[in-house]
Amino acid sequence: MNHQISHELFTRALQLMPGGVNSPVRAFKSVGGEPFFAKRAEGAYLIDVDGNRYVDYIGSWGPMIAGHAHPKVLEAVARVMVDGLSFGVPNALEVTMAETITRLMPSCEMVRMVNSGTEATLSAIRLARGATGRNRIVKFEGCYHGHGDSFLVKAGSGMLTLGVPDSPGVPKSLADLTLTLPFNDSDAATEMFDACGSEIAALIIEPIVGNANCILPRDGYLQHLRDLCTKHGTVLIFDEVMTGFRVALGGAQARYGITPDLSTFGKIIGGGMPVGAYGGRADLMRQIAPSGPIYQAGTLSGNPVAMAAGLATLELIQAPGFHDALEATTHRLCEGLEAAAREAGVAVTTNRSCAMFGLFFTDKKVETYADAVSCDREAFNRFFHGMLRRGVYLAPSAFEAGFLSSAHGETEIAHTLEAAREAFRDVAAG
Ligand code: HOZ
Repeated sequence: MNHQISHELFTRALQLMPGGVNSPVRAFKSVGGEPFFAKRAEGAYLIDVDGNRYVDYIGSWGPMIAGHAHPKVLEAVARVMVDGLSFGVPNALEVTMAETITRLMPSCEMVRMVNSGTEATLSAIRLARGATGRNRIVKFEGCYHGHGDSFLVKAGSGMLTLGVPDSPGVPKSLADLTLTLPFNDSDAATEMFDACGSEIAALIIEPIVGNANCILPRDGYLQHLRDLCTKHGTVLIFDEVMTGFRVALGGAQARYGITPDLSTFGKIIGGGMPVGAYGGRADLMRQIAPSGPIYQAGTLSGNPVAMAAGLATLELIQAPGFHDALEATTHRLCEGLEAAAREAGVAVTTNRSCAMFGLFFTDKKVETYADAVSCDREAFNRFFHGMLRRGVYLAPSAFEAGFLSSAHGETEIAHTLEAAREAFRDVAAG
């Protein structure tokens, strides 16, 4: 593959932007090498500025569940944008969006649109603190809830990838209010709540961890957390920025039958535009300004073009059988990857939930953060580059979940598995 134009762009970018990128997870810092620059994308493919094509398993880090540049989404955007890009007064699409989210996520009786998942989570935490009058929050090791100060403690995603789970710049007095727990350890959660449950405003969790690769909750674990929060008057927040509308139409909360007090969303609900949302119990949401005293605002929140892209995407994923088909494709992919690894004599295991999956270089089941970080990262890095050379783009980190879209069909899976057979042989060869 020729990467001449990408290389030239990256060389210029490095002088102008920290690390040459506008978000750390895009750099190839932990896998080595240089990122490629996208020219365009269609369906399951990314096409770079040098003309190389890749089957894409990131989907812009999650929004493109219906595939890149879906004609229905592009049409909706084109239709709306001729009327103006932003109004700064209410528009009808915001109402339709709120109706859609509250219908698909019944735990959300009311919703507030924001511009990113980060905004959604930090707003939800402020609401929980304001509503309970408590300051402490609980998060989980390896979970990532965006880059709000309170969350940059033992965080996943780019922070885990770069080996800096806590960030300079976060005041210690604030970080001290963030307590952390190991994911999937019910006893540790019970102990913490027994010790100081009455001081905990919120427990925020990715119900399926997607920022320390992909880790599923053990049976009964989420219910246990729900019960603890109810008992101690703590607001349970499901961060469904990744899982929402993806692991089921109703998200992880539908899949596991749990009703959180608040939920946060992003990615899919923007269809590729910058969008986030938080929602939940009406008695909590009514405490947000202007109906209540807890302040949160945004110049571009509910932006009509973003709402149009999100609504078109949400329309597509409500087609009968949409998630079942995605789940079947993910199953074929993961089973195929495991078989290809076995053939090459490489120890690999996968986790998956509908259109979300994780690939781990280990022969053990991965159920905890400790399991995920003990996998063979060097093997992943070799595999990543082996796949990239063969036209398959995985997240450039051993600690990010992969995403499929409805545009990933037989051809793409066959190509991926063929590439994987060869890339696993590279890994085995060392
Ligand atoms: N939250 C995503 C990574 N797990 C992508 C956002 C970003 O950090 O760029």
